[in-house]
Amino acid sequence: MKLILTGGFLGSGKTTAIQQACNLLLKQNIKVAVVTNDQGDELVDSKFLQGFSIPVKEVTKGCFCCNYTVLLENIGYFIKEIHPQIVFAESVGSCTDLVATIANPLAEMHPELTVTISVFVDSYLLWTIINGTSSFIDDSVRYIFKKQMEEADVLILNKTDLLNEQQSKEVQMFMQDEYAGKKIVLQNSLNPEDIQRWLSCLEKPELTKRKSLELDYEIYGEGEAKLAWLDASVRVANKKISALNASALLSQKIYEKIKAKGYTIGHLKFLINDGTEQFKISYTETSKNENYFFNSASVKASVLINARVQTTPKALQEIVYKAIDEVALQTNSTIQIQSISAFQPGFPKPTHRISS
Ligand SMILES: Nc1nc2c(ncn2[C@@H]2O[C@H](COP(=O)(O)OP(=O)(O)O)[C@@H](O)[C@H]2O)c(=O)[nH]1
Ligand SMILES: [Mg+2]
Repeated sequence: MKLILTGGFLGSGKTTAIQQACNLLLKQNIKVAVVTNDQGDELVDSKFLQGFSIPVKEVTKGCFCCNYTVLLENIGYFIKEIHPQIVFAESVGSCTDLVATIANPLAEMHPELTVTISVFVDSYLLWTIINGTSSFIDDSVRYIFKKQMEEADVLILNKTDLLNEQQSKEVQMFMQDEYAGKKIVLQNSLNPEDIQRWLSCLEKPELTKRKSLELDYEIYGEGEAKLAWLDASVRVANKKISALNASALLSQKIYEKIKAKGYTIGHLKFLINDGTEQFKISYTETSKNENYFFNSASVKASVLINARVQTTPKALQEIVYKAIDEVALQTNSTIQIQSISAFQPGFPKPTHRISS
């Protein structure tokens, strides 16, 4: 069985690519499954993928590295119950050190699994970093971003559709300088042909021995702790503009408030479900503000919020509360919070660490 470890920073496009890849593979009668991962325990990614009838198991409340046993149990469950040919394991976007903490232990303890590491990079975000115009400024967060790229078997420069020709050249030149010899794939993950190319290049993994990272865990832990995590589940009822539109307005309001405070967005995701359909709304640091409109008459919707933002948990929670109050008032909606938690990830303590 092939295990495709899919890493890369928050919002780089991992879930999008996995969903598209599963879609293609299922059409070819290839059985697939996905393990999702997050520091929180109410995951937009899992519900999003399940919405496409993809089998999903979760590793919650910490990264794969710190929950190696749970990751393995989930893979074991799939092997027993689903017999997949390919399992994708999407690591949480603030996680790195996958070679030493996952790939090397698996190679030693489970040589029957063929493991590859794909790391996704938002090429537009990378371009803003190269040009010094990025608002993604914290050194320890950038350290994680850089270390993730360093340990890729295949480095996916994703979202190439957002770059013009000149920007694309600049990013490619930078990557070829920084990561000479590494396999680099340019990709638009919304394009099935690009997804097929990614899958094809994983078919024959190179047998060169992987080098694990030299990683300063103090800086890594500091970078992770710079980000606040907020997960909330809310119910929206509205008879006037439809619950879907009130929910979309809530997502927009939260995004605008975070931007107005100048906080850097890792990834801000919403999964809106009215009982018949579900929609994912996603904002990253390089997103543009958008107006969403749903031609719908649904009076009730549920909204799952996953916010990963560079600020304090308290500040993030206040923004969400304020946005809920404002949207409720403005749209004459009833918005009930079912659950909410805001926190900072704990210090990473891997179950295994095998250097190579
Ligand atoms: N334009 C463009 N957007 C993309 C691409 N890949 C992903 N996205 C968008 O980027 C956002 C974050 O994607 P997601 O897959 O959730 O990122 P993850 O956090 O790495 O799993 C979503 O709004 C996606 O639709 C791409 O290749 N091009
Ligand atoms: Mg994801």
